[in-house]
Amino acid sequence: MHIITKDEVKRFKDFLDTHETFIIAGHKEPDGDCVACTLAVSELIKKIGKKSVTVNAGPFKRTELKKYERKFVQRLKNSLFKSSTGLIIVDCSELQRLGDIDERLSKLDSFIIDHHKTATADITKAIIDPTAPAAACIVQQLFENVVGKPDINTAEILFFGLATDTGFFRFLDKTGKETFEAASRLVGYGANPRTTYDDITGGKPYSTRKLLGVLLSKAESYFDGKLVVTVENIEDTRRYGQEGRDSDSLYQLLLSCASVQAVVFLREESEQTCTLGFRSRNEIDVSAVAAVFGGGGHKNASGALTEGTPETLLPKIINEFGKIFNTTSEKV
Ligand SMILES: [Mn+2]
Repeated sequence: MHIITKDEVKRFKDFLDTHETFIIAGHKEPDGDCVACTLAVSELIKKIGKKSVTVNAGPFKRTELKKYERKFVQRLKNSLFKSSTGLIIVDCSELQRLGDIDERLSKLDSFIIDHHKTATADITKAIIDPTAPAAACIVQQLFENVVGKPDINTAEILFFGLATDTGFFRFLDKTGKETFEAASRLVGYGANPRTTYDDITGGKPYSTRKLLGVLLSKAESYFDGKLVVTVENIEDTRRYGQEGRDSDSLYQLLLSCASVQAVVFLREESEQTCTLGFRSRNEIDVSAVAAVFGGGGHKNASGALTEGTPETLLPKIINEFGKIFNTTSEKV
């Protein structure tokens, strides 16, 4: 993670200075990092005596996010759309990733805070650090630089964001020194790792364990076991998958197999569309695979929402991994 520069802080401050009101928005289907960034930026703006509105298209699917949902609006008042309003986009870089909120958002002056590898933006109105393990790390540093120490609630929410995107620090490697230092400061401000861990991992509905069983038994492996693919069909979702989705556990279980280097989780959303989730270990770059299907993300975690059925998409996906593993498609 790169330590935020004076120039980056100035860029952000200039944006705050040139607007009176702010709309803060993160990607649709928010995760903990997205929620944390939105709420912490909102608190920062309150601290400098300005007003903000926090918006997210939802849905808030994850169990641990339910308690934050009421802090977000889904529609924006007409009075917000004026030149004195600035749009701050967190944990994503593209307007279309915000989902269906309000098309007038594209007319607002905007500032991006993101850590996605596929991010591209006007650098003068953005801070994008793909080496930051969570966008919350960037927001934390902005907060500390602009208004000082966060209060206990903000510290907890930032720690929640950081813990979400790092898989509770499991995804960090020897380059994680600055991240642990940032986490240490958050604990110093009052964040509690144990309660955050319970919030993230606990409270899952029983049906999610049954769904995990179904998805594990449907998994198939390719390329001498390097790739594992599993599919959630519409009937599976109908039967077990209505609430509290827990694909993280699925990825974790499959990636912990000795041979597995990448996991594909395909969910049939409708007769014509599927969600693709990709996870990988070490050097396998699944953001490139997601990009082929119109999605994006990080080297080791990416996704896409695409047209197609499992039958039409799977051969294409396996073919893409064939290029990575440099071998022929052969089920083992
Ligand atoms: Mn993130």
